[in-house]
Amino acid sequence: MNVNSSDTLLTVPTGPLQIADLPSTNNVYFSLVIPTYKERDNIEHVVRILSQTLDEVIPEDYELIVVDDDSPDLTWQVAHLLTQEYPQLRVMRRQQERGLSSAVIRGWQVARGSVLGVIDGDLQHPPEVLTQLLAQIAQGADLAVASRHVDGGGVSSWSAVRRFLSRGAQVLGLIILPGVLGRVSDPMSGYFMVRRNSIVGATLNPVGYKILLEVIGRGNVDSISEVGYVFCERQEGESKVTWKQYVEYIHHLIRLRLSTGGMGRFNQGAGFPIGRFLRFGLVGLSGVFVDMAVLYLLSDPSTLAWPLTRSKILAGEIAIFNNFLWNDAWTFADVSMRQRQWHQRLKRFLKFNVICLAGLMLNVLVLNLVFNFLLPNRYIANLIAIAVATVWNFWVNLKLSWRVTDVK
Ligand SMILES: Nc1nc2c(ncn2[C@@H]2O[C@H](COP(=O)(O)OP(=O)(O)O)[C@@H](O)[C@H]2O)c(=O)[nH]1
Ligand SMILES: [Mg+2]
Repeated sequence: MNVNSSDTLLTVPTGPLQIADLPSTNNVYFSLVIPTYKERDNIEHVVRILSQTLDEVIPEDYELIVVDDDSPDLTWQVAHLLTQEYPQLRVMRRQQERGLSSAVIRGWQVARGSVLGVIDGDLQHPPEVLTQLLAQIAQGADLAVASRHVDGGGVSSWSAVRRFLSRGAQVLGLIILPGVLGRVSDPMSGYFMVRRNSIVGATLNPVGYKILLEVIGRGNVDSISEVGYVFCERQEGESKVTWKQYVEYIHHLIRLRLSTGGMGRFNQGAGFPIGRFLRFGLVGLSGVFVDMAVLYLLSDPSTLAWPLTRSKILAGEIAIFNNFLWNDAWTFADVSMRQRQWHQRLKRFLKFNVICLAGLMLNVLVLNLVFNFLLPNRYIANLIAIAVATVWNFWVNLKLSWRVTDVK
């Protein structure tokens, strides 16, 4: 077989990045796109293990589509040779376009499945999770996402810096695009599957690395399920992520924000979780009393008469602890019941502290802005600042500390 003959490679679609209806012939149930760039040493293993996994659950009813951006290590050629052994494998070699997101979309454009998926070509995404994702779709989900941030999920050995960057990116996204990033626990996931129906007709944008944001932001996705997975370490080749992807990510968020207008959907069906927010507010109020009482006990001349700042820091921290306990036991009881181990509680408490500290800074910032530029009344300005900080504290804690998502 002449692997250079382009008639056996897939023709690269051109034009808008839009997904059409299911073709009327040669359909399969599931199309899985594997975007690759310099994955020569991984591709054979990936194709073999994905085929084994899918043969067990949907034999002959799936296809694998490798979309390679003309890798200098000739990944496309290696993949193409494999099509002899794996008839369900199809290969696209792109020479005009570049980029992860557009590679995935171009792959979906030639796909023949009614369910469209994506998985990395470097074995960092455990293949066995595919079966669980397919099961979620079979149970009615429009979108099934493999997540590092639900039960059973995680990262294998990321440094603190990388974890921090990843979470920072998520918080930024929650601020710019809450209706999109708030819908899943791991919006950065590159491992998911979606019903074709949910994205037919939508023109997806090629900016950035995070195609999932496009699918949620521009598609018509009703129900989302998540499955935990552990992001493994790479064995072969190296990551293509550089600082450039962080800049692109911010560009992507802003672009999506501007072009999709409104806030997107908050909690599917339920709207803003108003009951939870009220409980959170009441707990916050209890914290004010705790703070006052401790401050009195420590700093009042008739009691311990400690210096004011020291007393206030301790009073503030005890109030935060008080609020955490109530929120954990009441406001977010449904979530914490499922994660009762000590280290899980401790993690929530630390996150709660960091988020509240950021909330305090936001509080001071808003107070100054409102007082200096909008309304020269310090008490009204303070009320507004407290309201903004409360919403921040609630929303970010909801999404990060107690991680309520649309998970079924
Ligand atoms: N087609 C294509 N694939 C890419 C591109 N950049 C990365 N990939 C593939 O996308 C997957 C994830 O990329 P990787 O660099 O491992 O990202 P990381 O896992 O977040 O470090 C891998 O299969 C890469 O080979 C690209 O520009 N084009
Ligand atoms: Mg990778």
